[in-house]
Amino acid sequence: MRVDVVTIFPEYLAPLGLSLPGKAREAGLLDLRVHDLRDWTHDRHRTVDDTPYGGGAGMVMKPEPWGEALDALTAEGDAPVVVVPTPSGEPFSQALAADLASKPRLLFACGRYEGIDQRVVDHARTRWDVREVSIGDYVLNGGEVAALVVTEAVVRLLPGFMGNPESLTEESHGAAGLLEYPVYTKPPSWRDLDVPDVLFSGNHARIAAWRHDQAVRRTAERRPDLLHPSAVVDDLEVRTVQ
Ligand code: 6GU
Repeated sequence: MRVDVVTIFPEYLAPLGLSLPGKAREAGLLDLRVHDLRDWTHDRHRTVDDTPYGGGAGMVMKPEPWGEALDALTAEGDAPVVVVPTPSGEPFSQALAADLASKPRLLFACGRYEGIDQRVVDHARTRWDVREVSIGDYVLNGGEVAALVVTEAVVRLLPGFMGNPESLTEESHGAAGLLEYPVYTKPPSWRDLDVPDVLFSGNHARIAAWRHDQAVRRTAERRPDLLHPSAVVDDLEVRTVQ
């Protein structure tokens, strides 16, 4: 997969050279290219923003450098999915990560200030698949951290990336749509806290049932919005009603 990131803070993307995405790059699964938006300005001050029409606080990113950047970067290679991180985008999810992981190329357009002139996105939509994406209900200063988040979530799904494909489907937000069950390792007792007995039973069906029960309880407690309406959870039992 090829990933282009356009930003006025290229150094913000340095973590993509580390750990997980770094390994994907070494393995040749990820061709990551970070670009400075100011390379597509032509004035002495390399201006990328201006005051908003209609008034209001802050600055808006000018359309011309964005238009030139997108034209230049898409002149070669596969047509990208253009990902625009913005707090007003669709919520990022594991399902969207899986969808993006199936594409040959992503291009992140990271805005700063109060956002990018809307015409950039409107024009991009006439040429490419454009996804405006939010990583949560809070406000960041710009799209760079969101681009890091989306890239890490996508890259770890690339075919041939992780050793054990089962670990991709068993974890939180995997196939079951539940949060992950609690996990334990040695020692069996630590600071007066014991590993649950069932995990020493050797009974794989009982262990699987216990883990599922824990996952449902945890989901009901922390993320009831994820739970199927037919799941019944109370102090005494966890069951799923057809
Ligand atoms: Cl994608 N961008 C910004 N600037 N803030 C955000 C966000 C994105 N997602 C949540 N907050």
